[in-house]
Amino acid sequence: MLNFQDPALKQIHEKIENNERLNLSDGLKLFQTNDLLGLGKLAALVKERLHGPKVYYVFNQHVNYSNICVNRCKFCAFRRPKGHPEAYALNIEEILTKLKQAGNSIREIHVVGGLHPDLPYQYYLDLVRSLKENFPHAHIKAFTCVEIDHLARISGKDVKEVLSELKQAGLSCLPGGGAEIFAERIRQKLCPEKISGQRWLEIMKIAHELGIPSNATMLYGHLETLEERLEHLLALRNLQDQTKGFLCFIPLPFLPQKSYLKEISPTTGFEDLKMIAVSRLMLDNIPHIKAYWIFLGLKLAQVALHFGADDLHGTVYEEKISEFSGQEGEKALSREEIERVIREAGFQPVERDALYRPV
Ligand code: V47
Repeated sequence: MLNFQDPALKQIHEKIENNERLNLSDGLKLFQTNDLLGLGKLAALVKERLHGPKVYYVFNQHVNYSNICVNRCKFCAFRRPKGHPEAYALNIEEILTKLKQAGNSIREIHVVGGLHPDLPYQYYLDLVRSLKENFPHAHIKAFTCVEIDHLARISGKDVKEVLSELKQAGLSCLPGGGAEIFAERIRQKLCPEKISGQRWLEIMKIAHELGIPSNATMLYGHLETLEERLEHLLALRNLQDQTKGFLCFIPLPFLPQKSYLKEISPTTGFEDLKMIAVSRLMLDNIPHIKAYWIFLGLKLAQVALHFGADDLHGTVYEEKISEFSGQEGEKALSREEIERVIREAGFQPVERDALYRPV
């Protein structure tokens, strides 16, 4: 029998026990509660129902092929304009050399970058093809919907054709980035040049229909309201009802330190744990919730495993978005380290591939 300090949680517990869907008003009650441990218990219950004692991780590598971007999103500390002394764009040989340093047991290669003004469409196809040829055991998880839209523009092809050609070249799935927060009011302030939330969802729908699964993210802790967070989650839940193509949801706490929005205070641990738990409870049709340790910090990500998260992302060798954003802490973990973190939290580590199949 679970006890809750907050009567609102008791009511929501009943809904969960009866497999009833939570609505926006339930979501608000969850965000507004101060009974953090009660909220955690609810989310842990759902996590346990879906995954038992398992917590997943992947032996992966990130490739941030270029930080040159034509968009100027205010939250982004990674982007540099072309010609800037810190701007870079890697050629395929350089990328392969970096990846080979990490050994050949990589299971997932996560590829994202800025919207480069002049890299040709062929570069992206060749990149995916070379990665697949050189790392046949790895899944290539490449390009956010924002990049896919860019590729459609520079190639003059439609999104369906671009995604089909990338799939043909070896693409397995899409990462969840670029979603930010779907609310147009906030996008106008944060990232007015970026594709709309509607377009992001439309591209995901096309990918899922082509048999390309994906992740989904939400950037929180900036200018958005709690309602806007919940509307974002409900839009994802709605698309997932139609396509079943989302594998995992990743709430990303905004890291203001080196962005253009330094006046915003970083999220607190309390808020981050609530966000993980509310995601688990609202997204009843998305199988996995990721505690992204690179942004949360490894210690809080470990605690998040008791608040509904079942995935700790991966070992990661080099990741530039957090580095440029001023996030300090661990840069890479060995299998032994990531497994120790999971075991010490009382769970059973399961190494997975990009599609969440145990390896
Ligand atoms: O879309 C950029 C975010 C995202 C900042 O699919 C920032 O498995 C916080 O999507 N503070 C890219 N966030 C990262 C991403 C991702 C990460 C891990 C796993 C997966 C996956 C996807 O990073 C961007 C944006 O929302 N971001 N700048 C910042 N200063």
